[in-house]
Amino acid sequence: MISASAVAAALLAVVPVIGAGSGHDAVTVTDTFRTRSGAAAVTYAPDAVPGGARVRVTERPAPGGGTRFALRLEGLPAGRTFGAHVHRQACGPKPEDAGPHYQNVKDPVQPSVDPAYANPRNEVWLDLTTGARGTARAQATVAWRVRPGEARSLVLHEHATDTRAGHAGTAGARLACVTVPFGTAR
Ligand SMILES: [Cu+2]
Repeated sequence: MISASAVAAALLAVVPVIGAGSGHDAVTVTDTFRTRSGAAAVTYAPDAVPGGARVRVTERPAPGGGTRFALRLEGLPAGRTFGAHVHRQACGPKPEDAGPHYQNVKDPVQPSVDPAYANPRNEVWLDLTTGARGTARAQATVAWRVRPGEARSLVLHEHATDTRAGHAGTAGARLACVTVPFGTAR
């Protein structure tokens, strides 16, 4: 017969192994852009991001405390470049509802256009360009995890993300938005 203390010791020995192996959970949102808010994915500029275009956003914890993000788009105009970032608020009826960019270390000056804070190591940038068939993918890996509840959307912008001082992180108008519960995979 196995004693209770032996079972407890065995469980204690196993728990860290389970913990180390639990980093495979991912946050994934797959949806179709619509012209009305209320869906997870909304387009504010149907000429650039048509209703019916498809999007998938994935956030996956990476070894060592980092995070890997992936963005995939289908059904867009061919040969078009978009800026794409993780923003702080959920999508709403207006493009600005998504709020500012999520930053691992918050810039004390807002809006943040200082390259020391507005850069792809401190924010999540997923800029991409569609191919001849109107599909595109991007990936980005950062060295940190998102604080749960502080990053709730991915926004597509009208051009590639600027990196110059005074403009860093800007990418023109907000064309479309996907609500994603970042930071909830553990
Ligand atoms: Cu943005």
